[in-house]
Amino acid sequence: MTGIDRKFAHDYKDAVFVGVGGCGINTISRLRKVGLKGIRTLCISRFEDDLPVNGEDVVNFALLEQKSATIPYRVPVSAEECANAEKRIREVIKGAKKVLLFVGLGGLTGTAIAPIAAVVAKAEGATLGMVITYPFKVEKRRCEAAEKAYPKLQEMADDFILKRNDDLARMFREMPISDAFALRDKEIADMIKAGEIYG
Ligand SMILES: Nc1nc2c(ncn2[C@@H]2O[C@H](COP(=O)(O)OP(=O)(O)OP(=O)(O)O)[C@@H](O)[C@H]2O)c(=O)[nH]1
Ligand SMILES: [Mg+2]
Repeated sequence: MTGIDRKFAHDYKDAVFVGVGGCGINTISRLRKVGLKGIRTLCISRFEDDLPVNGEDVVNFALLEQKSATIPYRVPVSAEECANAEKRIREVIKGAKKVLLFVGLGGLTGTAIAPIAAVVAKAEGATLGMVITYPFKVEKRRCEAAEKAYPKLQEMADDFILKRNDDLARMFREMPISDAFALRDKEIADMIKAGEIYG
């Protein structure tokens, strides 16, 4: 195991990180860059070409077989995709004592799959933490979808943090948005390492 201090490795021995949708997976990818590796990880995306995280500790699952360019934008996640995701999530988190779920709300993929992951985690008896990202206010439709999805999701969490992308606005006036995202995810990594997000 590399890149993790001992206390962290001990605390997260029986944990699984689950990243759903673009934001969830990006966050996991950035956590790994700052050393949060070696924890069983599941990344779920719509398409295989949106799964950038690789490692022995990572299971990648694409809901569809097509490439991302081959289906029109905003086709809802189907019941079959949800059922397949549920099965895969159950397989990967089996026996986990803790599940930490990462999702950016408002898009199609993460918003559909996060509640499924939450239900499975609770059914498996795991403690469930969530890192939830709210879209920018300018993403109006996504904000509406996020507001609708948030209460039910948060209700299932034993612990959660909510990060609003609008709070990054001050930062990215001074830097590229990718740097602001990375700084935010470094904060999340530090919170996880310090045991400030459940466990
Ligand atoms: N902080 C942060 N926010 C992100 C990142 N990527 C996306 N977001 C935010 O998360 C929201 C949801 O986007 P995605 O995670 O791409 O949505 P998705 O679940 O992949 O759903 P679809 O793209 O519709 O399939 C966006 O509206 C952005 O506001 C990221 O890397 N960091
Ligand atoms: Mg996306």
